[in-house]
Amino acid sequence: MKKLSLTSKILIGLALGIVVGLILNLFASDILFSRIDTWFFTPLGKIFLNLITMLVVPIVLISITLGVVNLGDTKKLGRIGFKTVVFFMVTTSIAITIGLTLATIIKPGNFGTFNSEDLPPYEVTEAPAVVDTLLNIIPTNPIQAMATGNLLQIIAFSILLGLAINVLGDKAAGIKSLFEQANEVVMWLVHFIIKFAPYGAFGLIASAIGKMGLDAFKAMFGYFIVVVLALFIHLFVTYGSAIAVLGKTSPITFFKNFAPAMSVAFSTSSSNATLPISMDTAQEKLGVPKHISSFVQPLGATINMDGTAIMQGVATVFIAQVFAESLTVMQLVTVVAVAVVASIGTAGVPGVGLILLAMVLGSVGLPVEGIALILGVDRLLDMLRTSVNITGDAACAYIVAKTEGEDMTIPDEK
Ligand code: DAS
Repeated sequence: MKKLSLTSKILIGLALGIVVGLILNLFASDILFSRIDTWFFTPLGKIFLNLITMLVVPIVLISITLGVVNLGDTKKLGRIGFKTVVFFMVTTSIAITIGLTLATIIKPGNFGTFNSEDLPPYEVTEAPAVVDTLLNIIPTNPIQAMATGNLLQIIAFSILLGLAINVLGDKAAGIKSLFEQANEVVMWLVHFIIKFAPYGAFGLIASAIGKMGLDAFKAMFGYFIVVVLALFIHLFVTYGSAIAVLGKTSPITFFKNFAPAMSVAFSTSSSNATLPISMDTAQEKLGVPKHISSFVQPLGATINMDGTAIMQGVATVFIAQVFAESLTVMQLVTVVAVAVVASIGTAGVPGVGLILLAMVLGSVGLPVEGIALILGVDRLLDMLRTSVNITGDAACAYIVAKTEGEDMTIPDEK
């Protein structure tokens, strides 16, 4: 029998998990489900999640340092950095505009009016203020940055480390080869761990669907559909056209080859946890050179969240409609600005989009209690928007590499 591709195995794991989760949600007692979840689904998912999350800090430190060393001249680093940030800001602005426009046209929130007192109070978790985030990018203690998984600080330290090794040349030959060997070791671990992805995906999705069932979708159906529609438009139209025009590559080939990383992002709802696999997939299956992939994708996992921006745009309009508030154009512009800037300071971990949403709602004076209306379906939407988030990062890495004239071919096209 033809060996199943990793994507097929992960999709089978997901499909089985959804079916099993739904059956248990519909027919098993809560006690029985929670026992199965505690002893089977959650351990499967958690082990896989921990395994890949364990590699995030070493991968970011090693690959960015090496990436900067191999980039050679700092002018090239500056050019790549500029192209990357412009791509991120433009695509995120497009993403949230798609979300706002669709929600304004389709009006998913016009199913009835709520007063904010009707809803349970929502505990607002403060997202980091952007100024603090930008000032704190330089770590006072790089070891602490690694211990706390502060990716932006690790990225800043790695860039400086790489610059120093690059400038010192032969005087730092030893540390350079140490990083090169460490990179081989860590990437071997990624290939080893990814074999568990189908089982991890099964456990994560069975646990989520088993808890959530289909009820959650009914009430939020309109909101759910608009977010999903906006995500697909952004994925296939915005990224698709950028890959075709700037990347001079068939978007279908791009998405097919990047599918394993997208399915892991869907299973984990975490850009950070998926980073080792999304970088490995971009390098191995899309031909993105290591030194560009390892600079652009870790940065993107932290500051580029187009899928999240889409959810925020739709949710803001949905909640305004539910509370029969109309948003002025200025308020919509504020939503775009706050959502784009807010996503810079937060790590790609499950549910971070909701934390940012409270900030966006507050910026236009909407009651944060409205978040209670969309909490039910946020878990599944988080899976979808995380897949879009990491695909935007990979598309950026691919396009930057292409515009830098890097020699890269996708295996299928060889
Ligand atoms: N789960 C986040 C991520 O990892 C996205 C979100 O919460 O919106 O990208």
